[in-house]
Amino acid sequence: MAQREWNFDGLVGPTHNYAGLSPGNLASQANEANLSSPREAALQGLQKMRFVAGLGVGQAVLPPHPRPSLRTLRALGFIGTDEQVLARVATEDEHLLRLCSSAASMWTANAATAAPSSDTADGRMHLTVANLQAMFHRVLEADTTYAVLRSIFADERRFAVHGPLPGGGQFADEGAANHIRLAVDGRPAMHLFAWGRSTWHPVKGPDRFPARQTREASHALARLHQLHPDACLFPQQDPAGIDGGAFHTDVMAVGNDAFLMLHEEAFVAVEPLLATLRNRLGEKFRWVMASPKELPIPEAVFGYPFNSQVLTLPDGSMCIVAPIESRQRPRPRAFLERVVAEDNPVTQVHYLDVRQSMNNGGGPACLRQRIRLTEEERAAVKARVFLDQDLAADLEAWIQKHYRERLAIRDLADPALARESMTALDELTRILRIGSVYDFQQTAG
Ligand code: SUG
Repeated sequence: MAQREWNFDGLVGPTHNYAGLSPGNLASQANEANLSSPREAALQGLQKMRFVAGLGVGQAVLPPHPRPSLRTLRALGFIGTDEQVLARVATEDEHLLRLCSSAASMWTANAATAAPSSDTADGRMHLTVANLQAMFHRVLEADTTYAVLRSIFADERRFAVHGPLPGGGQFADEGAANHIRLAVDGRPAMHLFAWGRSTWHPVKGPDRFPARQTREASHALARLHQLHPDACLFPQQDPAGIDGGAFHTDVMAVGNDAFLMLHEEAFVAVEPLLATLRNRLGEKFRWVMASPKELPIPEAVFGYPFNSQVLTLPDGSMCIVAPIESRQRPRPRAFLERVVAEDNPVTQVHYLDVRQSMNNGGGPACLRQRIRLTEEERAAVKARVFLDQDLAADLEAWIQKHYRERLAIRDLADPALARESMTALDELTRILRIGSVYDFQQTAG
């Protein structure tokens, strides 16, 4: 049955800020303590959603998470009223307040990994919530993501939503940021599950920056999703790439249907990987690879050409939705122009402004979770999450009503911000018809 890809973008939350929380993510480190604009960030994200929907591509939305996470602060021993909890953590451990206030759930590529029903043995669409074990501010996302995805994909006959992989860092999983699905008509789809380190098999990893995804987690995802073993490849992220600031695979590679765009230092042993893909996918498989000479790693990291969305348009051609940063830098721009000029399905590049997110290391590809659905599966989703003009207008009005124009790190201790955020999110659950998915909605009297 025909499937359509839906890009589920994360709405940027009301506490969007620059806290410098992610070692190895150079933008996050460089922008620490800069003023942010939550409103502009959310509007830029919404603008991207409207743009993609306008191309005739499936667009949907996922809600932000409650921040600051008072539940986490209480679990860590800060007691009293919301005001007292925030005042105490602000004086005793300002870094912890930052960690519990991050709006990082906007990067929904990291929310989960998906497998469409056409690829799975039980014929259901599978989603595994990412545990995001590598960074404390992101570990906090898993519970809410699970509640949200269970609410949206509630029909268990059609959807299998798996909880985050168990244990500690041994099964550290960053979601779809390390997953690429490639498919050529008439052949089984291929799934690349990349990883940066192994828990139990010693491999040479990066020296400078953390490798987030484990090989063990990648294999667990392939098993959970009931994919055929021949359909799965498990390349290692090149440690040189991670040390250069490519903390996720999607900083160095992006694939869509029969097309793969990658940097030579995206993966270890890239040539054998391409040979296997060519063999399994056949003649129609196309790829474009940037050499380190054409595009040194810092250009890939600061221009983010690979952190683009490659989208199949209704006429069967493809376009690239890239961040404007990749147009401003000559080398990433020249690379993308080469992609359009060569013999492959990509015919256009669109450059969009998602700068508020980019300044924390999140480009267009980070901001969306790709989920392929048949029309029947889509109709089984009762939540109002598929973007149309009415929903976009409602979301814009909601952002204008609730979001602050500017936010500084010191504002995170403001109890009014926490209240505003809860009020906004409570209202959003009604706009999206997703039920009471948030912890504060369970306990609020
Ligand atoms: O996990 N940044 C995110 C960016 C995630 C990008 N996602 C993908 N590549 N798919 C991260 O490093 C920075 C937050 C701060 O520093 O305030 C942050 O979490």
